[in-house]
Amino acid sequence: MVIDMKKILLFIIISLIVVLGFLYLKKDNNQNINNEEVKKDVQSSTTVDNNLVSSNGWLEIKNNTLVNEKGNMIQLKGMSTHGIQWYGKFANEEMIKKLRDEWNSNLFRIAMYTEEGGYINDKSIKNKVEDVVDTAIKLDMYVIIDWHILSDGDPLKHKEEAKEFFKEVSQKYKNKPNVIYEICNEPNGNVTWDNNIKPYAEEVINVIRENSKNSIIIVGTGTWSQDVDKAANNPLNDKNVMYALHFYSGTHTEWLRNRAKDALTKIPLFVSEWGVSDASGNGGVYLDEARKWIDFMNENNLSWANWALSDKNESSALLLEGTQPNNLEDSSLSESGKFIKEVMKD
Ligand code: IDC
Repeated sequence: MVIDMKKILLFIIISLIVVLGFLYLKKDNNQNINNEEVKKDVQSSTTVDNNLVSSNGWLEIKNNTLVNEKGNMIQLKGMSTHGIQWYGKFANEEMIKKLRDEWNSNLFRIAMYTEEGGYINDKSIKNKVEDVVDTAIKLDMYVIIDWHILSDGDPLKHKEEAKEFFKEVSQKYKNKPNVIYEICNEPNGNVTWDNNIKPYAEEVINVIRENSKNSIIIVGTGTWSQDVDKAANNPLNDKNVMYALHFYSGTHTEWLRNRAKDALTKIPLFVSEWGVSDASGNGGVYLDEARKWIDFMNENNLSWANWALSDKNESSALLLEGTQPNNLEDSSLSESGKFIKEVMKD
């Protein structure tokens, strides 16, 4: 009898331990589920607040600034690729999605060089451009197709190829509010707005307008897209054209901001490329001056794309050398990268 009582007590104690243990585990599990739900909420709210294409639609120009289809001002912010013939591997879906969800970016710029092994030598590079555009569309982001003239200086040099290229892409994307066309990155050398850039732009814009009446088109300005004053004195006759203003904070300072401020009274500007290095893409970094530029761009609702999403060993590169293509961890960011992550959210 005594032994039986002991057995029963033991049984009760063991059962209690089992039941309590079960309840404890269940509670922990619920907490995990709740945490997951909270995380999901945060993630989806980040994307909702991102000013993406589904909530803004076709963009246009009003009072010399960029507005959404409801007429409200919108600022686009994102990364530019480096030349995709060299660093195209970083322009992949996982990376662009991380930029969108973790950095609050709503824009991506695809730098398709014309020379230096780009389109003129290898037209198949257009396939990569289209892949990345399709990815950006899938991710509900705005995307710039950049005809990246640089060593070719004069946009007229490859005008026929440019017309062929923009005819094809504007046909393909004519119904996509995501796509922005940048028709000549940086005219430079012995070229002027009136004699080279404007005549080029008129022809290429006509080609795009045959397919797409309203897309935003960015036109590069003289001296590596610094001569916005020349464009302001003789603008193009098209309501959705913007003019490129490019700066590198180690080289371009107050004087260029003053020039831009004047120009903004007449024409809309888009900072489709800028960096925290000097104009070579290296040197520095120059973060104090870059901060002044950020304030200036925020005050004036200027949209921007930062140079560049690569792991090249140069100070304008976002990532440290050797970084894998889908890695955007803090430990892989260069000094430039850390700064850009911070200001993307400003
Ligand atoms: C630079 C790259 C560099 C490359 C060079 C030539 O950072 O690695 O060797 O081009 O292809 C621009 C141009 C952009 C330049 C950048 C920095 O649009 O192509 O990239 N820059 O020099 N304009 C002003 C500066």
